Amino acid sequence: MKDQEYERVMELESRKLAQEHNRQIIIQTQKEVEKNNDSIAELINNKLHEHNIKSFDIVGAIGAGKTAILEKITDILSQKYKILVICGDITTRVDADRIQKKNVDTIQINTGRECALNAYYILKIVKNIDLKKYNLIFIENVGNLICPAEFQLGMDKRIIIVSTTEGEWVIEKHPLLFRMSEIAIINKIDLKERLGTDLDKMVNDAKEINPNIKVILTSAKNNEGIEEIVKELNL
Ligand SMILES: Nc1nc2c(ncn2[C@@H]2O[C@H](COP(=O)(O)OP(=O)(O)OP(=O)(O)O)[C@@H](O)[C@H]2O)c(=O)[nH]1
Ligand SMILES: [Mg+2]
Repeated sequence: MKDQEYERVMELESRKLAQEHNRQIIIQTQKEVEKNNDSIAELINNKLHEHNIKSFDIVGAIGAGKTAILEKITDILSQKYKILVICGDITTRVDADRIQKKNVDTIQINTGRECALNAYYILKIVKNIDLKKYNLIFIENVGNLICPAEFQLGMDKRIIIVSTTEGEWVIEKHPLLFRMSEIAIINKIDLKERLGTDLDKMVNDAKEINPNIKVILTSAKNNEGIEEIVKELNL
C-alpha cells in the first residue's frame, strides 16, 4: 500500500486516539477495526517490508508454551538480529518481562476482555516505534485457538503452537487456525509418555488439515526442536 494510504490511516487513527474518552466513539471504532482489519494488516506488512523486517505471528492454546518457545528462539537469534517481541495478554506483563531477559525489546499489549490481538493494536505500535531499529518482529497472541483466526496482524508467517497436555484431539477440534498457519509446533513432547498422548495422531491431523504446514515437535524444557524452528524461519 502506498505511503499516502498509510498516512491516511495514521491520521484517522490519531483522531480516534484523541477521542478515546468518548464512549460512543470507542464503540464505533471497534466496528471499524473489524471491518478494516485486513487492509490495516496489509499496510503494516508493506511498512515492515520497506524496512526489511521479517515478522512472525505466534498463536496457540493457553499455556502451550508460546512464551517458552519465544524465550528459546530469541536467545539464539538475538546474537545476530535486533528483535522486537510484542506480547498480547488479557492482563499483566508477565510474558514481556520473561522475554525481555533475552536481550530483545518487548512491548506488552493488554487486551482487557478481548480474546485476540487485531491489526489495529499492531498499527499503534508500528507508528510509534523506530522501525529502523529492528530486523525481526515476533508477536505472541493471546492464548486462544479460536479468536485469532478473525484477525490478520500483518506478519509474514503464522506459527501455531499446541502441546501434548491439551490432548490429541486439540488439532482436529481447531482446524481453522491450522489451515491459516505455515508452521505448527507441538510442544511438551517430554510429557508424551507420562500423559499417553498420541503424538502421531496430532501430526497426522495437522497434515490432513493443511498439507503444506511444516510440523515441528519440540520440548522447550529440554531444548528439543528449537534449532529446527530457527531453521524453518528462513532468515
Ligand atoms: N514439561 C514442559 N513444560 C513446558 C514446556 N514448555 C513450556 N512449559 C511450561 O508450561 C507452562 C506454560 O508455558 P508458557 O510458555 O507460559 O505458555 P504460553 O503459551 O506462553 O502461555 P499463555 O501466554 O499464558 O497462553 C510453564 O510452566 C512452562 O514452564 C515443555 O516443553 N515441557
Ligand atoms: Mg505466554
